[in-house]
Amino acid sequence: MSESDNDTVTRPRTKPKTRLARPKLYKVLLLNDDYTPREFVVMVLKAVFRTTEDQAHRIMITAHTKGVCVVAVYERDVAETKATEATDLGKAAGFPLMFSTEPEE
Ligand code: TYC
Repeated sequence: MSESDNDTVTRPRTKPKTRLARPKLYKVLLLNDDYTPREFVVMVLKAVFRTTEDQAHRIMITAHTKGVCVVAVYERDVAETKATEATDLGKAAGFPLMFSTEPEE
C-alpha cells in the first residue's frame, strides 16, 4: 500500500510544540469634541463598528460626558484600520471627530 492510499498515515511531527502567543488586543477609543454633531457620531459608530443604534448612542453619550469611551477591542491591524476609517469619515465631512487605539493591559 502506498502512502497516498491512506491519508491517515502517521507522519513525524512538523508542527512546533510551542504554540504562538495569542495576539495582543487593542482598544479603539472615541474622543469627545465640541463640534461633531451627536447624530453624526452615532452614524459613524453604526457604520464602522456595526453597533446597534442603542449601543452607538450609549457610546456617544459616554464620550460626550466623560471625554472618552472604549468603542470595541480587536487585534491591532483591525483596531487601527477601523479607527482610521472612522476618523476619516469625520474629516471628510469637515468634523474633528477623533478615534485612537491603545493596547489592552
Ligand atoms: N460633544 C459633541 C456635541 O455636543 C458630540 C460628540 C459626542 C462629539 C461624542 C464627539 O466623541 C464624541 N455636539
